[in-house]
Amino acid sequence: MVFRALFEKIKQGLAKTRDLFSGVAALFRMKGRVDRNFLDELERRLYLADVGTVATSAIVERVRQAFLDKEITGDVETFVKAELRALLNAPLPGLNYAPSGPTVVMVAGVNGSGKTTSIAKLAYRCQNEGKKVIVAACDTFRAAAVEQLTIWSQRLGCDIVKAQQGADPASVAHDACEKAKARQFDVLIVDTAGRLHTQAHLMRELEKIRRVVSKQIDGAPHEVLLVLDATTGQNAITQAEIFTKTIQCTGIILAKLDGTAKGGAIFAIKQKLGLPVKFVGVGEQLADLEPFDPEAYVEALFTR
Ligand SMILES: Nc1nc2c(ncn2[C@@H]2O[C@H](COP(=O)(O)OP(=O)(O)OP(=O)(O)O)[C@@H](O)[C@H]2O)c(=O)[nH]1
Ligand SMILES: [Mg+2]
Repeated sequence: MVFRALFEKIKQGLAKTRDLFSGVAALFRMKGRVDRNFLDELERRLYLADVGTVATSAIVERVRQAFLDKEITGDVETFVKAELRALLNAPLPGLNYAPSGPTVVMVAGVNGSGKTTSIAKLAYRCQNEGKKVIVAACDTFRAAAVEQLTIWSQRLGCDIVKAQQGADPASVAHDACEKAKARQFDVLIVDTAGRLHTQAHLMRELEKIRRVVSKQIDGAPHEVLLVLDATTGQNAITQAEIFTKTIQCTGIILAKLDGTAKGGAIFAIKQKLGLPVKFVGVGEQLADLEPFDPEAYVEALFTR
């Protein structure tokens, strides 16, 4: 039942990507057997679906080898799906909660990637699990950023810690940690800026926020989630490399999966960065964030 609901949600979100993948699916129906042409065509279609060169080659090579070794006993489609799932092998889905005390989730990403919206959705999920949530508006660079998070917090009925525009983001994070501990919040979600005067400046600031929360709360940050805009494809991967170097991300939220045909990029991201995709954003509403489930995802790619 749960799988079904999740599946439908992801399926809707993936409508555009599926149009491309339907080429791969059609290939299985057209061709009865694995030969050179089939493999070339499989390669071309996976590549077009933005699976990425490395992941595409890996899959095609596995299919070729498996066919030679007579490992493919059922149909090729089932085999390719299993390969795709294996590429995405995820750790336990959902958040890594602190064993006791507040769980701190730091959220980062370039401007406009979907951080603040994803934080609202994540807070909503946590609340639905019965958790007491507080958010910290550490994007003090723009007044509008604080306002945006404030509006979400009002809608969610959750607490917020904020400061004047231009205030030190690390000190906002510090205050939020104090409050989370004193008032026994279960989850503290930290919003951060996506753009500062320079990128070096941004990275220094994110590092500082990270340091401050780690001093305040045992084991914090328990998650450092990087929000990537799925519509930017390859560019998202380049961004991810820069962020992961500085702030040791623990996972990815792939936002805007509903607005892109580049959903295949999830394979390239996993292959390149080794970082698990923890959640996917499939719309602008609070309920439009789903824990990433490789099985539902691959199934949704192939189902009309
Ligand atoms: N369709 C769709 N739109 C999304 C999704 N996530 C975010 N958005 C939209 O993307 C835009 C940017 O989202 P924000 O959450 O403000 O992004 P941000 O990273 O906080 O941006 P900055 O604070 O400017 O760095 C907004 O219009 C959101 O509604 C999603 O999963 N699907
Ligand atoms: Mg924001």
